[in-house]
Amino acid sequence: MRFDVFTLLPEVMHTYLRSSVLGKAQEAGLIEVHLHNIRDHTLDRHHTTDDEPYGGGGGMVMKPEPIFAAVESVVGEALETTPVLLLTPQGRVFRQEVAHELAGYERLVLICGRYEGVDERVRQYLATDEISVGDYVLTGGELPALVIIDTIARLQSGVLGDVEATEKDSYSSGLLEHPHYTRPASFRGWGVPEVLLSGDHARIAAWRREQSLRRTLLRRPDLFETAKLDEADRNLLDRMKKGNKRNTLKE
Ligand code: JCQ
Repeated sequence: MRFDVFTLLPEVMHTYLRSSVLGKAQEAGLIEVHLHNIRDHTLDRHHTTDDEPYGGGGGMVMKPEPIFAAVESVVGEALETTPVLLLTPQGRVFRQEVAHELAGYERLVLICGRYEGVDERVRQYLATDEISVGDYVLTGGELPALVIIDTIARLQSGVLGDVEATEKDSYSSGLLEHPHYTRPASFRGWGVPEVLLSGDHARIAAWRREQSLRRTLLRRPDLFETAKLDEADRNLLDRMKKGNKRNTLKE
């Protein structure tokens, strides 16, 4: 899968993209990330990328010409079949299911805005989709672009190791994760749940599932609307909710 990112700050994205899982995925040829500096596609002496808003009001707006020139010269006729994502708090909210949808494409274009925003014609005539990574305002679209690339890269086969890939599959249940522990078995007198030391894989799996359900019920009950639950899960949940009257939900 290929990502083309259009930004005024390619260097701030570079280090993260080279690191860890994303760096290895690129070395292995599983993903390609191409960073393009929008400023390289300005035609004036001062390499201007922003200007004052029509109608006044202060702040600066990114000019359309360099963005169109950059995207059109790099992507060419592939523009007809390639999603062009504008990262903005006004977009549809990025979730794991959106990641799965976007992972179905061979190539994605990401446009990172800065300043107060980008000229509306970029949204209207260049972007095919607008994506928000959450309800807060950032300085630019670079962090959202990294969030999206990271999430989608993890969905490509071969990017994660066997163990992580198996975990990824089991957590596509849409629940929060169970607690994790590693050595030592006693740290400052704080122990590890006995079941995890028992070697009884069936009991461990049941305990983890119950913990996932309990955490989701306490912290993110909204996730149950889309979580994949079976009969046993629903029975457990019902008992937790009833038991809650006697305070068994407190962690
Ligand atoms: C994305 N959640 C927050 C900020 C304007 C394109 O116009 C703008 C883009 C940004 C950067 O993106 C975000 C964001 N998802 O702040 C302002």
